[in-house]
Amino acid sequence: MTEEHSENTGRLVAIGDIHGHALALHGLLDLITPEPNDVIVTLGDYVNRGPDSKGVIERLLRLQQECTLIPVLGNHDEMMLDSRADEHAEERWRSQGGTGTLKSYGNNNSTNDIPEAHWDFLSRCVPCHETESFLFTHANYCWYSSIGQQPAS
Ligand SMILES: [Mn+2]
Repeated sequence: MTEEHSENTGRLVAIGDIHGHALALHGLLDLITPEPNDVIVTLGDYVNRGPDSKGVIERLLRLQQECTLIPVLGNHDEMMLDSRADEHAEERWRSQGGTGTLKSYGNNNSTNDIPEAHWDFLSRCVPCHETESFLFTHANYCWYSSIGQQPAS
């Protein structure tokens, strides 16, 4: 743990799967009212299922300016990320909710509508996060993999 972190007097907040529910995320963050010293760990699955995956990522990008955000990668986010350069992965992602996610980006039904900043956000998500007292992962802790190698699902 870095000195910077041990001197941090803000809150440590974990937020579970958001799954495209931007309005719920807005409401939750309004209640939390993040402060610069706070650390918010989001536990992954930002996209798919809910109506506004685009809005979720937009809000998380803004949240990075308000506090320290540590976004963990979920399996749905991983499917989206993988679909950028692999048409089979894209097909799989679309069948798992990606079609709805793409709809939140416009009516073209194309990954070309996803802004670079959103791909960049997904690529910066971490497999897990560890503090002195807590270990944050998306779905579970895989005992036979090292901390840095935890799977996204
Ligand atoms: Mn998941």
